[in-house]
Amino acid sequence: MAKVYAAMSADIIHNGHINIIREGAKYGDVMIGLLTDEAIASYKRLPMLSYKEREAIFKEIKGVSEVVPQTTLDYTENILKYKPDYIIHGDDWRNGVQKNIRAKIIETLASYGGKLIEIPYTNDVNCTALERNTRELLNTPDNRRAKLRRLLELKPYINIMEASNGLSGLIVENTKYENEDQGVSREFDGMWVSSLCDSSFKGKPDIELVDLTSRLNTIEEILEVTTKPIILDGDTGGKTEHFAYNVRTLERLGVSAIIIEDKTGLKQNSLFGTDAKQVLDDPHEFAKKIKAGKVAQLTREFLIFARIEALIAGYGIDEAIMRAKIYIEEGGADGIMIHSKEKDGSEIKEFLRRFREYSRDIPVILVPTSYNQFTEEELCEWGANIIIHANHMLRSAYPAMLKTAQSVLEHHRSLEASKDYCISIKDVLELIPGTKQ
Ligand code: SPV
Ligand code: MG
Repeated sequence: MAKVYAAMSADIIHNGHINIIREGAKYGDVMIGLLTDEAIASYKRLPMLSYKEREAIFKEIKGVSEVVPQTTLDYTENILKYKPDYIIHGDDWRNGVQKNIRAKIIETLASYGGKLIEIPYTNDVNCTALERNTRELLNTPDNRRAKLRRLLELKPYINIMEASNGLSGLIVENTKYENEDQGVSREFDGMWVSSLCDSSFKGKPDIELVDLTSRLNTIEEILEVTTKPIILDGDTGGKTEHFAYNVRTLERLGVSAIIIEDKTGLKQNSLFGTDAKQVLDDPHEFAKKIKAGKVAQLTREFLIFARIEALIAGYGIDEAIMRAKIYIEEGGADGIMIHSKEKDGSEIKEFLRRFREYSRDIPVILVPTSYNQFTEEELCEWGANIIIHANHMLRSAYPAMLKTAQSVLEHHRSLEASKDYCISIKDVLELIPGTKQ
C-alpha cells in the first residue's frame, strides 16, 4: 500500500478533517502527523487537549492507520523520516502564512518522487467560531490556572501583555500578527494585571491604595471575557497572614501566578528608581511571606514569583543575587522577577549570567520597560523565561483619549476628533461579539 501523510493539530475534529482522511484513504494508508503541543504553542495559543488526548482520538478514527508526532510546523523532518508517497492537504494554504511551508514540502517531496494532493477546502464549518465557543466552555478555573505552567514547559519564552479591563483583555486575547512572506503567526501568551495601570485607569496613585477587593474586580472582568493565563502584580503582597489567604482566592478564580516584591513601607513605583524612597524588606522576612503563600496554596499549578527590587533601590547585583537565593531556598519561590530601570540593560544581563550559573531552569521574569531596545529573543538568550510588556495598553490609550478631548474643546464639536482619532460607531458595535442580539 502507498503511504499518505496528513499533518493536523485538531483540538476539535470536524468534517474538514474527516474529508481529508477519507480522500487520503483512496490513495493508500493514512498516517496522521499530529502536531505536538510544543509545535502548536510555537505559533498560536495552547491546544485545549494535550497531545496524548488528541492522539487517542485520532487513533480511533476510521481510515487512520497510524499517528506520529510532528514536532515543528515544518514537515521536512517527518517527510524525510517516513518518505510518504503522498501528502494530502486542503487547498486553502496556497496563500497566507503556510505558503512557504507548502513550497518547501513540494521541494522535499520532489527529491524522491513523492506527490502533493490538494483537495478543495471545506467551507461549511466555521472553525474559528467553533474553536472559540469550545475554548470558552472549557475555560474552567482549573484549566486556565494550569496554562502558565504548561506554557513554561513548552516554549523557550512566554510573552505577556498588560490588560487592565475587559476590553484590553480582549485585545491581548485575540490580537494576531501574521507575516505571509516570513510564514510567521504570533499571539500573546497571557496577561499581566499591573498595579500601575490598574491604579492609573482608576485615577489613583500606584501606592497600594487600590485594595485587593478592587483589584479582584478588575481580574474578574478580564477573566470573564478571556481564556489566556493571568499573572497578577501583587505589589508587596501585604501582610504575610493576608497573603496566605489571598493566594487561595486567586487560585479559586483561575489566576495562574502572583508576583510580589520585596519592598516594605509605603510602596513607590519601581520606575522612580532612587528618586523615590524605596525601602527593601528584610530578605528572610520576605522569604517567610513567600513560604506562607506556598504552604497555603491548594493546587499544584499556581505559581508564586519573588520580585527583587535591589537594583531599583540601588543596591547592586551582589545583593540581588543573594536575595534570589534566599527567596528560592528559604521561601520556595517558583521563580523570580528581576527589575531594573537602567536603560542599557547591562545590569539585567549580568544578573542573568550570574543567576544562570546558580540555576539553569528556575524561571526568571523580566519587565523591559526602560530597556525595550532588546527583542524578546535577545532577552531569552540572556536567560529570561517570561517577558512582560507591563504598561503599553494604558500608555497608548491615554494619548488617544487626550487628543480627542482637546480636539472637541478646540473645535466646539466632535467632527474632527471623530475623523482623526476615533473608530466608527459601526466598528464599536461590532467590537464585542453579541452586542446585537
Ligand atoms: C506594574 O506594572 O505595576 C509594575 C511594573 O509593577 S513597574 O511599573 O515597572 O514597576
Ligand atoms: Mg506594580
